[in-house]
Amino acid sequence: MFNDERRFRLLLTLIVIPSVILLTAYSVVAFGDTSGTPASGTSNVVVTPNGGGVALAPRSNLSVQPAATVSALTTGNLAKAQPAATTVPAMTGVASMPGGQPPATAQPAAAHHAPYDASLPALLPLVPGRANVRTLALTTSDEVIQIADGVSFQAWTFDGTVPGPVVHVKQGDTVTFTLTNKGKMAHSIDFHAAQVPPDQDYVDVKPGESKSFDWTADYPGVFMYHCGSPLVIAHMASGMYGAVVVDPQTPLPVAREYVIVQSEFYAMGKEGDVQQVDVNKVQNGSPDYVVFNGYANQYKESPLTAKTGELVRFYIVNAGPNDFSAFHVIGTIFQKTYADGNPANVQHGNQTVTIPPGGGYMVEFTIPAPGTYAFVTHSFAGVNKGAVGVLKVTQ
Ligand SMILES: [Cu+2]
Repeated sequence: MFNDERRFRLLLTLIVIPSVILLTAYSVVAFGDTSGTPASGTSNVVVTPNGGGVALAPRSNLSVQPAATVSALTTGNLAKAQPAATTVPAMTGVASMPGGQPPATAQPAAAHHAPYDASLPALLPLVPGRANVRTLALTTSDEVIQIADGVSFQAWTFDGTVPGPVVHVKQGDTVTFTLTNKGKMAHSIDFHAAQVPPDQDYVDVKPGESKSFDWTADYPGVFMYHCGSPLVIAHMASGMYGAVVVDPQTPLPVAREYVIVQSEFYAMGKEGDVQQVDVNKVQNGSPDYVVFNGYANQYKESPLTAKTGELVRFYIVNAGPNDFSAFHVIGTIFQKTYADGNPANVQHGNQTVTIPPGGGYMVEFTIPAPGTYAFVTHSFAGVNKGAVGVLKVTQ
């Protein structure tokens, strides 16, 4: 019995000890160091989303990125990591920018560009026999327009212009509206002056088709309208916006009235060619032009006019799509300002009003002395990109 036990122990020792040695050796070869330190030359690389850097990660982090992405980021060449669309050469920039040297093809504005009429237009026509019901028809179309001296732009428009026509109605009116699409892609319309179900009325209208709906002007003021088809920002940055002015039930004092739509253009294309919207620039919010009524500096070249002592009323819409407007008239103070143009929102003595993208303002002022009064967005980068006009005041 004793001998059997010794033999058994010896056998066990001969089997177990070599097995342990063999298993340990195998595990080192197969799995490397088990202490948690990365083995030399095998560290994983992960790209941190916001740090802009490349970090060494523990081996347990399996989020290995494709080599090309890592390479692009580590060399600082972000373009390689972007979708192909972003690698399209950008507009040459400085030479075509307001304030820079005009392109060789530039012509004086008056030679080929008629200023957008800033006067408040007449009310929409009434439907015969129906009080307070007015008709409005807008047509979308693709047009090459001028956005600055010597700069053409492939626009998508309402009724062929940027901005589209000013819509003028009275509070309480019903607007019988039809949108007809003569463009090459689906478009739609969104009236900020209306209260309607967007999923029924602000829907895509295919090329060659029309869509009608009615809306009522419940609130007085100045409102934006725009295309709401995807990619909305691209449709807006291509020119699909305009202003609605709703007169209040209690008439406003008589005044000289102008409508100004501020907006931005983000241009892509070679200098001298027809520019088109650069969606990446729009997304990043770096406009080439900031304009009043669709054209850089147009009311500097062709001033608006007023008389001394006359009440002047500006209806302003900021169509954006990105920048806030800091609307200011140099040399004057606003007697009264009204957020979104509603008489109930009156303020007194403002120097500058903040107008968000998609918002509006009505400002009133009287100028005592004749002179040249510039109106600007006091967000001054916009001035250097074309958002400046002149009100010429005479006795
Ligand atoms: Cu559109």
